[in-house]
Amino acid sequence: MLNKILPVAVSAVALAALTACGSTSGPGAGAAASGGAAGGDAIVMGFSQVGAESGWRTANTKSVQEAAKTAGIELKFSDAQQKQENQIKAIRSYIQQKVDVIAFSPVVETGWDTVLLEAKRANIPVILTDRAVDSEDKTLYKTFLGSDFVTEGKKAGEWLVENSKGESQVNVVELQGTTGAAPAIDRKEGFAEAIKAAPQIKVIASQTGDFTRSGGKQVMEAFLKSNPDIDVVYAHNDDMGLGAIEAIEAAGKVPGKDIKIITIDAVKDGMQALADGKINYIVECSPLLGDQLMDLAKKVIAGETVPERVVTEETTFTQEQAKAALPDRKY
Ligand code: GZL
Repeated sequence: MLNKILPVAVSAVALAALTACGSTSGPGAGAAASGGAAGGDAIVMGFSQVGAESGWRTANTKSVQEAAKTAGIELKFSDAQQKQENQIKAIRSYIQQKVDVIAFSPVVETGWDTVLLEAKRANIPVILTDRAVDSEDKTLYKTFLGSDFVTEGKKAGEWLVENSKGESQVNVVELQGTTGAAPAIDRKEGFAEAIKAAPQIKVIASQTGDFTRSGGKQVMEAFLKSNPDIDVVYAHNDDMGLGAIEAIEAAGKVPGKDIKIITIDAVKDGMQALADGKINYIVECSPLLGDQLMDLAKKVIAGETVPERVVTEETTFTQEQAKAALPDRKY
């Protein structure tokens, strides 16, 4: 079902009336009256994905694509290669194509108001998935489906506090996610908040590795050169933690023992490293948002009220728990 101009037979007055009233919840009066694409009923969703930077992102893309198929939703999908301008272009393209609903994971928090206002004026509802925007105007999107990244950072910090008892000094290096991205900002905040409970824990260096394995490795190599006494790596995602493991081993140290590692995501490669003792603790961040996203899209298009915020459920893993969980991991 595409948001089309009504058939020309409709009088100008009726068209003006429909356009004037618009629909603040559905895809717009035009689509309701004109049926689906070429008369079909399938909902058309335009989805702008951050990129393919990590195992989490790959699993998230798979979840969205499979869920669209299962839900009978026609998915127009674009990969922004971690560039905001590509996401804005994609969203504008979806508006021109008059899709029924737009969903996207904003690569960074800022700079979205203009394009989201264009979607709103085109009567196309927007769903935020995975990451948030900093827009003050909450009418620019219908709901935000994703994790609580501050809580994830807090869980990582709380584990370190619990496991640093009796230590006189604990030097932490932090591998941050993409600069300006909600998970990077919030995971840093949550971790810093939690470690206040143990003044002996100090973040001695913090730098972005852009959520990639290569980025984590490069930054960790630099950290190792400039900081002789690193006790812990706090990586905002598994991929950067796995890169750090490569750097630590190349420096002749034992990851998980000489230098403890805490990461966030719990993708298969991270869980394997945890089970192998190279990572010490992982906070889960589920990428399996597809089914919830399609359910929310159908509700929004049907004009139903949806919660402003839908927080995904997730847990944490120790090395022993990883060994037990690995056989059943879906991603
Ligand atoms: C979190 C997601 C983050 C993951 C990274 O919801 O946005 O982006 O933690 C991914 O692995 O690159």
